[in-house]
Amino acid sequence: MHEIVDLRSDTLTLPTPAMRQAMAEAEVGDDVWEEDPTVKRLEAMAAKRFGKEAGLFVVSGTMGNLVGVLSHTEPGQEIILDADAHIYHYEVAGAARIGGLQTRPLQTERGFPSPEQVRSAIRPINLHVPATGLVCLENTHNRHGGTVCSPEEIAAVGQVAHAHGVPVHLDGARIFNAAVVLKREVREFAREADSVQFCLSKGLGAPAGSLLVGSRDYVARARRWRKRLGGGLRQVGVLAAPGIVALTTMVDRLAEDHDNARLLAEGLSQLPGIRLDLERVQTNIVIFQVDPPGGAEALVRETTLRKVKIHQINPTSIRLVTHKDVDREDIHRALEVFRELCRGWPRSSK
Ligand code: TLP
Repeated sequence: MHEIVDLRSDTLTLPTPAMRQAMAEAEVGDDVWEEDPTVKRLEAMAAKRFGKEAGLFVVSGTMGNLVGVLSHTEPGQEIILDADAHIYHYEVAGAARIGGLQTRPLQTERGFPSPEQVRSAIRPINLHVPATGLVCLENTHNRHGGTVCSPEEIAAVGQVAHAHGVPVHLDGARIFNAAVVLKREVREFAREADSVQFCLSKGLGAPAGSLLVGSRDYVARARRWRKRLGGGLRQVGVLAAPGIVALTTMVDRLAEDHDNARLLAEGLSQLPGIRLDLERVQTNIVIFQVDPPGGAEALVRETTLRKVKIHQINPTSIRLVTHKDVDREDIHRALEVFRELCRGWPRSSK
């Protein structure tokens, strides 16, 4: 039980005592000179786990995606992604502003374009059109509510892209949530992806950092991009060390977050004024619609006053994310608060 139930994001997780100890004791060196042993250890560990040749530590998921995309593409190309992708919505148009890339958003049901959608979005070789430079996938899918796609679905899209000579980047900020729920290894999801970005500082609880993994040549290009963007850090083993703790000890417990999200979603789905599709609640994210006009703002305001923090993602939708710093009791408390606030609202037609 915590003083405040913070359901705004799994980015709010605090480092564990073991992480803090690892930070204090980390062996470090200058990572721009590739002399930080702890960073090298984390990069090698990540590459191995994802079945790739090399890894690169970056400060954030946003930098991982940006460096990831830039290292595959040339200005003037087009990248294909889901219309609700994080790269499209929440990365300040980095691909356009810095990469000179045009985005080609595809409308999808669960956040994952089908092989047919990708096939028809890939540009023909023609004087008038931009060349398709990259296909980006996201798993789990944030704005679709933590939905999961299987390694086979990724492979099917990957094969279409590769048949046209187009590489694939996977935004796997929460790929370990997908792996835990489907009981698969992350390397299976990575097999047909040329690069994967994953975050240490979401459900895994590390204070900062992401890894970008791919082939040796690709990671060498990414290292240059990271330096160009000012992301070459020096004695950054102090951040890699808690990342190693995250990767080695924090993955399996994600199942608990998924169970808590389900409990929360089931409770919410009973409430008047709330519309929630339980089938979409597959991992640690719960998105629901609030039907009474102004209801979403009111919920944010009133839950905060009752020490439950939630996040509004558009005028009528709320997102809740479970994580290691929210326990079962906290979920029950949050549900109590929602019950109190929705009392008297008209029932939504589900
Ligand atoms: N997502 C954050 C916000 O930016 C919305 C959150 O609270 O969920 N890919 C995906 C799928 C993400 O959800 C995020 C973070 C990122 C990339 C970027 O990671 P950071 O925040 O480390 O730059």
